[in-house]
Amino acid sequence: MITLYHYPKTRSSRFIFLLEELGAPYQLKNVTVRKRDGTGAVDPLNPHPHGKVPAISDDGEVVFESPAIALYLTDKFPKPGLGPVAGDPGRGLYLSLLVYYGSVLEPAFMSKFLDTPVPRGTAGWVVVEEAMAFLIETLSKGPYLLGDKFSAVDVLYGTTFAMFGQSPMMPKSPVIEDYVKRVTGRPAFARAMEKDDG
Ligand SMILES: N[C@@H](CCC(=O)N[C@@H](CS)C(=O)NCC(=O)O)C(=O)O
Repeated sequence: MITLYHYPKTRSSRFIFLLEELGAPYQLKNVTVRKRDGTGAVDPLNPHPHGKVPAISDDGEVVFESPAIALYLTDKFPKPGLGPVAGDPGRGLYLSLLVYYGSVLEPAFMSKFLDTPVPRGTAGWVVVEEAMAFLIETLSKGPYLLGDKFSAVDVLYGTTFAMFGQSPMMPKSPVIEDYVKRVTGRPAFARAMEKDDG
């Protein structure tokens, strides 16, 4: 049984979405987290090394970091076809986009948010405009990031774009707007939002 360590309306919310898509047996364990305003505290029950969410435990096997959790879950529950498994066509792009999420896209957004330059040749990521141009081009061939099939990378990227949709950090693009509608229009997303608050 999967336990999802969760705090409402955070990066763990989209793993309710993924678990619902997978039809996997899971339980939610709401934990406390440190917040931006200085309130909150690390929950000693949370196995994440920095007290962040999400983290999962699969009968004691702990996984943290969103892309790792997405990969673990789609490998563990391959039947719904939410991520190509080893040997499947598309596995390379799947792994690349999972890692790109954590090591390029999130740092790119954070650099923009902090108004920090991204030194070419030193930083391992690029400016958000360059990252988004690549993603928009990929999605233009879409309708999903891996092409025809919805996958766990769409859970990560689609929910992130939904969150940043109104922010000046996000370039306005009909391709992204349509994509967000496709991802957040899924029944599993609605079920997840209902369960988000516990
Ligand atoms: N790199 C992590 C980031 C997780 C993260 O920062 N989660 C936030 C909630 S959205 C959190 O737990 N913050 C509490 C803290 O920083 O202590 C991932 O993608 O899973």
